Amino acid sequence: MSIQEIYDAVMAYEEEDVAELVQAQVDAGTDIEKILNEGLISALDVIGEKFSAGTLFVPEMLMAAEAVQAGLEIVRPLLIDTGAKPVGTVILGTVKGDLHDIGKNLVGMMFEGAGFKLIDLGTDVDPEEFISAAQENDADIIALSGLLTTSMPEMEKTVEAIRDANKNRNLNVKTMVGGPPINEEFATRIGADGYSVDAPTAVDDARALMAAGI
Ligand code: B12
Repeated sequence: MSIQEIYDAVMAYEEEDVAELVQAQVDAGTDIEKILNEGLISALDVIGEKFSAGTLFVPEMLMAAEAVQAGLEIVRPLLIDTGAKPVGTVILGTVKGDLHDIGKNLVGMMFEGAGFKLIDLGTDVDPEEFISAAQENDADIIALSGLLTTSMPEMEKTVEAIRDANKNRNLNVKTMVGGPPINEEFATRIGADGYSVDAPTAVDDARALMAAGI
């Protein structure tokens, strides 16, 4: 039994096998980050490369994603069940026009695991939905995910709308952005308060934003 088997099962789109193999690794006490990075996420990276190379297509990408999600469901309780006391409220979503949610879901699980109250708005989220949810829940942070290059202007529009709501609509919330096409420079340029490269870093950065005061 090895992590490689999880990777191979994702590449073979074997959803049930992935769930069983992840469970077996969890039962054996394997480090969760190792299961995620070496078993599940690295497989998706290769799937993405094959998609770019034109050797597989959207249906395969979707089957691989479903296999990974089956694995994530197994680790979810372990990531979110820390008993930590609420440290803040985060509104999370993938920006308008973008349907990718695996990275966002992972970020969400780690926020929950770190004791944040999480309101996950899902994918294809309109700027106004983020703002209303932040107002309704007295949120501290709005975290935006995007995987497509076309999501970058959407993210900019959303951050701008939130900034405007902070100024004119009695909102007081910070913004964090992430996803493969996003980097620190882009985040700074669009005026986001934070950028993080992955889910564990996102949690540390969110804590730092909270400590810096809202
Ligand atoms: C799975 C997948 C899909 C699945 C998504 C299923 C799902 N439920 O999410 C499906 C099949 C639906 C899909 C569709 C499409 N996809 Co797609 N997809 C992927 C793939 C293979 C994996 C993405 C993934 O889940 N990665 C794993 C997660 C864990 O990583 P992650 O999202 O990067 O998240 C980490 C960090 O980025 C960060 N993070 C993420 N969000 C946030 C948010 C915050 C606030 C912070 C702080 C951090 C953070 O933390 C995460 C964990 O550590 C990628 C290739 C790749 N390697 O990325 C292509 C990819 C993203 N897709 C691509 C494309 C082109 C498409 C389509 C346009 C294809 C088509 N012709 O229809 C459609 C678009 C649909 C739409 N409107 O969104 C391209 C994007 C190219 C580009 N630069 O724009 C990629 C890069 C493939 C490629 N190499 O060409 N896709």
